Amino acid sequence: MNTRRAFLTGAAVTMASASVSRHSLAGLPEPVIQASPNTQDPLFPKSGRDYNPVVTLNGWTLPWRMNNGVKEFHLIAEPVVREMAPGFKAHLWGYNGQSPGPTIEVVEGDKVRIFVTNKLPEHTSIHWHGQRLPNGMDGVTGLNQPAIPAGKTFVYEFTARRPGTFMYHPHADEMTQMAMGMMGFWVTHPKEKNPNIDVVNRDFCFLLSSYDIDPGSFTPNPMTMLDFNIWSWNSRVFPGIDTLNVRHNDKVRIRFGNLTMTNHPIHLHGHEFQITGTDGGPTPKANRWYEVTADVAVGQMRQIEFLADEEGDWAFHCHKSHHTMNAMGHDMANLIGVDHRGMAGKIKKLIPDYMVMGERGMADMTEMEMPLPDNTIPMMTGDGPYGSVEMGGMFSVVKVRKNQPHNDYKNSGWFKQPPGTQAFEWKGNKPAENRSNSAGNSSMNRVHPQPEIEVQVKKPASNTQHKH
Ligand SMILES: [Cu+2]
Repeated sequence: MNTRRAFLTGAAVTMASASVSRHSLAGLPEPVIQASPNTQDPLFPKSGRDYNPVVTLNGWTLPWRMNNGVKEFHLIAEPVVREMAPGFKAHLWGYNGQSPGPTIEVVEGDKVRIFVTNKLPEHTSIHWHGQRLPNGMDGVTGLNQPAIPAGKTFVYEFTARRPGTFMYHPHADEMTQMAMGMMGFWVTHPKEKNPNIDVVNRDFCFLLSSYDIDPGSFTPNPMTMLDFNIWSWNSRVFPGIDTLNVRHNDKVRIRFGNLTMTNHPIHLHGHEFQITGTDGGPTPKANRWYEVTADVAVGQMRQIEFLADEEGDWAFHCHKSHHTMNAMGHDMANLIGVDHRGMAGKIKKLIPDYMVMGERGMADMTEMEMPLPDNTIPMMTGDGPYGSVEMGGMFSVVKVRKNQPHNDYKNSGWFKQPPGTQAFEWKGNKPAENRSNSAGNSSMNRVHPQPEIEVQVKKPASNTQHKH
């Protein structure tokens, strides 16, 4: 207890951030609040051991103050308004003005003190996922500590014992509090050269979260267990997720953690990566191999690394297609291939707002002038240089550019493909189609042959010289 008081009132205090005001030095650190959902520049350390900071997609790193050799952070658990995409705001719970909360960056061996002030309408706690720490600091309400009542501040203290990729989240009324967006990233940088941790030029991080917010409403339904309609990275959805802007031949690390209720195969185009670490720590180099998709299960974290040696705008997304399209597909009949000609007109006489959806696939939705309720998530939008990207959820773009300056994270616009390197329309003659007349071979032939089933394939009306 004496040491703790000495930390709080110590005279030899160095400032880590201009936003920590002088009068607060002897007491609780003044909380730093972030109002913007935009990706903030990396926060280079002004005190403590040096390291190469991360960039949090549509997020930021929490400034700290040094107090007698201890890094002090102040988290405020509170209701927030998060712009999840342009035109769509959600009433979430988070930390310091945003959901997710700010990223906490420390160095292996750092003594860390985190003040947690609860401004929620109910009790909370924070669990420091993946950390080695004293049992009483692990944050499980009822098991390791009493809950932090509304209006109170608790203090967590531990040493960041191992380097790696971690996260924090409540361990109190978890179903509600995580469904409402309470989570944050934690990175512990290595204190010295580690044979399993390479130096990289760019280091990005984000958390995967899902929400159930009815169109036209603002607040997630915390009772939902599986049927989520919003799939987000750092509580943002495409086209609201910022791009990952890198310089050609940069070595890039991307860290992500999954706090949704299902797994996500995260897929990068145009490059191969290795999984270099998990929340369990750096992966030994002999146990790495190349992948283009990394599945991250519920409650897991992955860090991937690749050499960005192909210029271009490369898609980076969850490979579950429903997770890149958000509210699509809910309670809708599958109408692909159904011929509606004339039907809409007849129904419109009865139901003036009736519209036909989906008979040629879902892409028509991008052109549909559908009156949406106010505050509805964008659906299959995001205009690229060649039309709609037709996405809506866990989708972003890794932009690799020769002229991207070192340590500069700005978006340089669309990639201009060199002439002759883009897919193009065939305009010559087409050969006649030869249809297979074989039913194929079977390892277990039928004893009594049955007539073949005729399947009619309805093809869209074509305006080409295509002959059947
Ligand atoms: Cu997914």
